Amino acid sequence: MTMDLFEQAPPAPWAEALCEGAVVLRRFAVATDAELLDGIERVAKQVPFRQMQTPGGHTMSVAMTCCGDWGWVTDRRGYRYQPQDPVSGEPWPAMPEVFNALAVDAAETAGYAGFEPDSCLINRYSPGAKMGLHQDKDEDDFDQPIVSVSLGVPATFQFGGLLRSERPQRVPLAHGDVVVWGGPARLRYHGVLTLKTSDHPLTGIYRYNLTFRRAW
Ligand code: MD3
Ligand code: FE
Repeated sequence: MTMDLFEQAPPAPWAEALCEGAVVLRRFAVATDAELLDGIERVAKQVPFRQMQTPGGHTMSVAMTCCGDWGWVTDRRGYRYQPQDPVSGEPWPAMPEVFNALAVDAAETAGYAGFEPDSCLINRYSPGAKMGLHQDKDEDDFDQPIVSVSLGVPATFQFGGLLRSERPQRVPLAHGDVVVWGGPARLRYHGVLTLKTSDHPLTGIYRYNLTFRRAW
């Protein structure tokens, strides 16, 4: 087989352990990136990206939309999962099959067979957007893992311990990287540092993150 120097085949995905219970599947989503971005576009046509309000009255710098049976929302009343878009009152768009298949495949690869996500939160970061250190604890069952898919502009992810006071480690996340968090890593504090201005051939100025969860 001949391979032109300028037409490199993409590297096969590889796994890197982050800590007990968490693994990065590098480039795992590259093979389906166009279909995933098409799914994001279709969801956002039905429920546009919005910068929601925190319970404390701040506007989040990250814009969000959701698909699946349950969507994550925040407003002055608090953080929660609900079955309808609070703006339209309509159910959330169905989860595209390519989303579900990727999340199930990644979870199984990381050792969590039988993951059935019922919620996908889609985060969109523009330059300057960030997500402060927090825990994901609005879900019903912390034995279920979370699968996170990064697309577009690279970012630096932070993950700490079970206490906010623990100094977080920094992990670069590139286009197509998938992280699976479960077991003892499930309730670790985590966040995303301020996105730098950059340009990605498929997403322009944006970074997207898909977060798959079993909400109920
Ligand atoms: C570590 N999103 O939406 S996903 C979130 O890149 C969120 O948009 C980030 O944190 C983003 O809640 C990071 C990675 C992630 C998700 C859940 C975790 C890391 C986690 C749960 C426990 C520990
Ligand atoms: Fe989170």
